[in-house]
Amino acid sequence: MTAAIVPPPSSRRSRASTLRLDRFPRHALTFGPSPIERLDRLTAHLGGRVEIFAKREDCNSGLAFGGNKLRKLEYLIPDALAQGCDTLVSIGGVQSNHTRQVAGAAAKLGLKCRLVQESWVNLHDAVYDRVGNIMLSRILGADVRLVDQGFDIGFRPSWEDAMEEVRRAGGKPYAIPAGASDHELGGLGFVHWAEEVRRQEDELGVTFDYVVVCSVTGSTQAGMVVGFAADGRADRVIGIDASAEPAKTRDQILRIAQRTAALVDLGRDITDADIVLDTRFAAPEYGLPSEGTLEAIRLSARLDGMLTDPVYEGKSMHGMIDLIREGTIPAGSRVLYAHLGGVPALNGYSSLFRNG
Ligand code: 5PA
Repeated sequence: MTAAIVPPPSSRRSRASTLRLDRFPRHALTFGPSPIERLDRLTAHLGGRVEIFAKREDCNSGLAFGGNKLRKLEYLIPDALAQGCDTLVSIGGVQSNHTRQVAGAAAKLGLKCRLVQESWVNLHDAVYDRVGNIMLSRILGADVRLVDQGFDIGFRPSWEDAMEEVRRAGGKPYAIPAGASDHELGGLGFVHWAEEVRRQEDELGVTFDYVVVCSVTGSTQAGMVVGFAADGRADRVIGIDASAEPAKTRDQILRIAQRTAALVDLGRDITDADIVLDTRFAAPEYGLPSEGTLEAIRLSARLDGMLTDPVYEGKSMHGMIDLIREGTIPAGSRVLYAHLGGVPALNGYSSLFRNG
C-alpha cells in the first residue's frame, strides 16, 4: 500500500444505519460493549496532534481471556445449536488465539471441541507448544492435535479429516474455519462491532476518523468495512496485514465483505476500493516479529500499560505508530485502535523478552 491510499479526515457524517443485523440470532459470549479508552501517553509521545483511542477486545469477556473471535462466534454458535451439533471443530497455528476462544465457547456451552494446531510459525522454542494459548485450550478440555503443516489461511485437509473423525465416532461436528472467517456468518460479529462503535461515539461525543485493525484471515476487517460502509466510512478502516501473504488476505477480506454486505442488506456493493490494507508491517513473516514490532510492543506497554503480542497486535500497533509519525494519518485526526486480543501468545515468545 502506498500512503496516499488513506483518505483524509472529513467532518462529522451521518451515523444513520439501516443494516439488517437483527435478523441473525446472537448468543452473547462477551460482557457487552467493549470499553474504549484514550491512550493519553502514546498520544502525547507521538506529538499530541493525533488523538489515539483503543477499543479493548482483549478484555471483552470473562471467557478464556476474550478476544476478537468471540465476537464472530456470537453469530456462529446459534447456527451450531440450531443444527444440533455437539462438537466444534476448528484450526489454527500452535499459538492460535482463535482456537483458544473456540475451546472457551465450547466449554461454556457444554459442547465438545476438536482443534487442529498446525505449525504455522517458524519458531522452535522448547515450550512453544506447551504454554500460552495451547496450554489454555488443553485446560479448557479441548481435544488438541498437532499437525506438521505450514501457514495457510484456506481450508485444510487436516481440518476436513478432523470433522470426518468426529463423524466416524458418532458425533456431529460444526465446522469453524481458520479465524471463524471464511464462513457464511463470519463477518457479522464485526458489523455488530461497528454499530457498537457508532453508539459509543454518540455517548463519548467523538467521531473517529480512522480505525486501525490487524488482518490475517480477514473477517474482522471485512465486518468493519461493511459496518462502517453504512455511514460512508468503509475506507476509513485501515487494515494492517500480519499474514505476510497480503494477496490472500486482501482477497479474503473482499470476498467476506461482499458476502456480509448482501446478508445485512447494505444496499450497495463492496469493491476493492473499499479495502485499505497496509502491507508494510508483517515482516519478516507470519508469526515472527520485526524490530519495529518489538519496539511497538514495548512502547505501548511502557506508555499506557497496554500489552500487545508479536504475531498480531504488535504489528498493527507498529503500523498505527508509523502512519501517525509519517503524517499519513494527519494532524487533527482521531484514531481508534482495535485491540483484538492475543496477549496469551506472549508466553510462547519468552526468549525475545528476557531483558524486557
Ligand atoms: C487475529 C487472528 P482476522 O483473522 O479476523 O483477520 O484477525 C486477525 C487477528 N489479532 C488479529 C489477533 C489477536 C488475532 O488472534 N488470529 C487467528 C488465530 O488463529 O488466532 C486467526 C488467525
